Amino acid sequence: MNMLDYNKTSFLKSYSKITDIEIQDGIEIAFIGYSNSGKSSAINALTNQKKLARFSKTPGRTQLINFFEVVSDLRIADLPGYGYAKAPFLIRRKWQKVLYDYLEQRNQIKGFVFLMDIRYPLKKLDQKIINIALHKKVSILILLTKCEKMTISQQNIQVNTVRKKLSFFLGSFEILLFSSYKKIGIQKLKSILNNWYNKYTILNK
Ligand SMILES: Nc1nc2c(ncn2[C@@H]2O[C@H](COP(=O)(O)OP(=O)(O)OP(=O)(O)O)[C@@H](O)[C@H]2O)c(=O)[nH]1
Ligand SMILES: [Mg+2]
Repeated sequence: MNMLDYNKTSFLKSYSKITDIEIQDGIEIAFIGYSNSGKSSAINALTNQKKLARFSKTPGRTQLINFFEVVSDLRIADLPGYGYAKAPFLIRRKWQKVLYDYLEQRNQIKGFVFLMDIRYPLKKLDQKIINIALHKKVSILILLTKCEKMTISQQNIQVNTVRKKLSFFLGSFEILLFSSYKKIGIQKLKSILNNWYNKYTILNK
């Protein structure tokens, strides 16, 4: 099957809670991670568009699930970053509930992309949300972002450390070094998402 043209991805819609989402067809790939882990930048790098993921991001961090459409039955969901320390506790808790509701209840999710700053991987909420993701029995990819901040040998050490820690979880993971700034890992990300999409379309034909 041909590689999808990610450059054609467009902004679809934003939602503030799962019950508002009226779209039922197709599948979704959820990009999740701590605030500042590089989600929006990764979506921009993947789609080769400078402002796509910022498009719907209100300054002040509105609580929104943002959908982007790659093709009509494949969406990327940019989710609220968790653990944004500067937000008031109640607001943070509300964001978290929207995120958990979406992750737990949305059956259209067929893949998770976890973004973690390579310098601080697998923090507390990452681990908690990985467990939620594992319940869904769908593919999980870990992007170790901003990898250009480390030397190649440090990068490899981090990959091994992360792999070892993930072996304690009951599931399988792909791990990918990634840098939006240096365009590292983008082709591989595309091909992994393509595989997920192909698996889905073949199963549904
Ligand atoms: N060094 C480096 N910095 C990056 C890279 N990608 C993103 N950043 C920076 O990291 C910061 C956060 O990036 P975003 O893409 O906004 O992160 P986010 O996960 O979408 O954050 P929230 O929207 O708050 O959840 C920005 O200052 C980016 O410029 C990268 O590959 N390398
Ligand atoms: Mg963002």
